[in-house]
Amino acid sequence: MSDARQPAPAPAPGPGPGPGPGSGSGSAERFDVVVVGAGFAGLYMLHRLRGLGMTVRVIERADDVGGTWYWNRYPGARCDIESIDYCYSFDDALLHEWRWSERYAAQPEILRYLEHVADRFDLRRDIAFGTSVLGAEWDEAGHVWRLRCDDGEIVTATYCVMATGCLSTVKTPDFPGLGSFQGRWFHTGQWPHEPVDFTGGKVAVIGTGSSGIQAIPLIARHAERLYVLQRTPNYSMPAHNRPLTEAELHDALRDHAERRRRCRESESGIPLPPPTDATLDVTPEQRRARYEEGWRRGGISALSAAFTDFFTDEKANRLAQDFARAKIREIVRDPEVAELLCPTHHIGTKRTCTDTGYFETYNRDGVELVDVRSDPIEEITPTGVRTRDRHIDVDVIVFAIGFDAITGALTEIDIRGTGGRALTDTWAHGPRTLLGLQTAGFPNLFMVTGPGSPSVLSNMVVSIEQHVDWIADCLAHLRERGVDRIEATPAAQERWMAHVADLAAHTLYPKANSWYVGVNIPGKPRTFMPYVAGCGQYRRECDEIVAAGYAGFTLGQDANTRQDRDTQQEGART
Ligand code: FAD
Ligand code: N01
Repeated sequence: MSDARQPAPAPAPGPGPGPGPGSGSGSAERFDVVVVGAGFAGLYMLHRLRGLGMTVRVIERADDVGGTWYWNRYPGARCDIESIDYCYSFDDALLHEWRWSERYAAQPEILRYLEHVADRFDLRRDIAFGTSVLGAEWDEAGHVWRLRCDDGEIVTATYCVMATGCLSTVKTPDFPGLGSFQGRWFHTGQWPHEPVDFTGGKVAVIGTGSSGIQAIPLIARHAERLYVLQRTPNYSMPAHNRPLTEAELHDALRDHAERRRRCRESESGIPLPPPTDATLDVTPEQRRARYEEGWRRGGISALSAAFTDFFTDEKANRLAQDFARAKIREIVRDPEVAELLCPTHHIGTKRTCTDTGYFETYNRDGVELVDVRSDPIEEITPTGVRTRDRHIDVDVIVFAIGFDAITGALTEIDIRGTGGRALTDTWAHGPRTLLGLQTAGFPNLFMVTGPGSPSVLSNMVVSIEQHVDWIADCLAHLRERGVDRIEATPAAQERWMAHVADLAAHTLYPKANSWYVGVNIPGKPRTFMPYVAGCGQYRRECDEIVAAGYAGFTLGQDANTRQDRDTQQEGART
């Protein structure tokens, strides 16, 4: 079933008199809603809000739409959720007019898709591009969010939606000596728009997460010499990427409504049937056959979809790890290199990568794996990278070192809620939210795919559509009730966070040193941030809260009234 949320038949009211988006006038215009970010989330949010007849301003740092797919233009960048599922479902006509060319679309095609969406729904006219939001302050007396932009403009709105992305704030390379480097260097998450030519060059790639694993095989084809500086190896499943056939596209369109329903109700937002057997309930031969079948199918869930206890049982997980390591040893000819490439963490607890010829790349002449765990990087010099034991001469360095994930884009904005309290203080020991949608003390502020929601553990477009719909429906509900304020209560938020932590504690996820827990960023508090029980279960929990009259949220009251009621409710419970 496709959500029949069509655009408003006539253009919705624009922002009213005053300068257009991004004029940098320093004036204070007031909108119903200000949205930060114009990726998958911000674009759909704008479309939904226009459909409600609301005035909206979107503010976007980039010069155009696309978010992730605007910024990550490195060679090999592509999705790891099948294209036919990694796209919007809210509009049937859009669905029918777009044809994905490959099983996993590459970055340029996904960007073209989002540009097409922006054109089709005439979204750009309400987006201020090339503008960063530096601060966002709740003005209690004026009952508005006041956003301060880097061009001096102040944007005010009754509601603020942070569609700022979970993987949009890059981890900045802070290697000593980088400023002295005389070659060229790039971060995968801020790749230039013009192609980078590696032909005949000596290149170092630092980082072997999903970005590095996608880029390395392609860089290796052109560079004269490629050094992969690996600190921690990762599991990677073959993508088996290929063109989509006419028949597949036809079937996907015909079955789309049912396929999307399965995505929404599934654990990770993809339409695979849930596993039914535990790993040790089958014979070793059956188990191996199941893993092999997954490996042949390929993709991120190649092994994780085989058995029920993949993420929860040490022994089960170890058997899947053994299988993945055996595959690496089969592919990589040099046994020492193969051993270095074998990960040891619980499989799946760091984002599993998907690749096209990654492990095979180490069989090429001119490719060298450098273990910077045992021989750490000490500095960048004018001519290359110095590790403790050697100097590596290079012309180009590619930093594939990742992101300040999930919270980074929120905490880098100076967000201040009731009483001027900073979000960074409220989240000093880790993020606190209700449903990953709101945080107490920050009325009328919403996050799309915030911490405490399935977000990065799911097909994010499925999760984004759900959050955007939830927020839009919520604002429509507030308007129907004649109120214009909503805020998570501290008590409900604490219950939600305890629930999220409790769910995670039953899995192996929190054990890994992953960006899911924030350890890749020095000083970031270690907290497992996503909701692990899956998209379907999460959606049901959200729907129950709405059905109970937005239980856990205070609607249409000011802070003092809310606190009184909260205290009374807590008193009644104890
Ligand atoms: P984004 O696309 O990150 O957009 C957020 C936007 O907000 C950005 O354009 C940013 O410039 C803007 N912004 C942030 N802060 C500010 C500010 N202060 N002021 C102004 N603008 C601001 N997910 C999947 O489910 N499947 C995949 O296959 C997949 N592949 C990925 C591949 C890569 C290389 C990366 C990095 C991520 C991938 N993801 C994938 C996750 C991906 O981020 C999401 O799928 C999705 O694109 C997020 O959309 P979004 O709109 O929430 O955020
Ligand atoms: O980042 P990462 P990413 N010295 O954090 C290493 C999505 N995505 O950009 O593990 C040396 O995963 C670090 O080593 P270690 C997807 O959700 C999807 O690759 O900290 N090395 C690690 O190897 C993904 O998970 C796709 O020891 C340093 C690497 O850099 C997320 O984005 C493609 C270092 C960082 O890996 C992030 O992926 C791309 C240092 N100082 C991204 N600092 C798809 O395929 C960091 N590292 C869909």
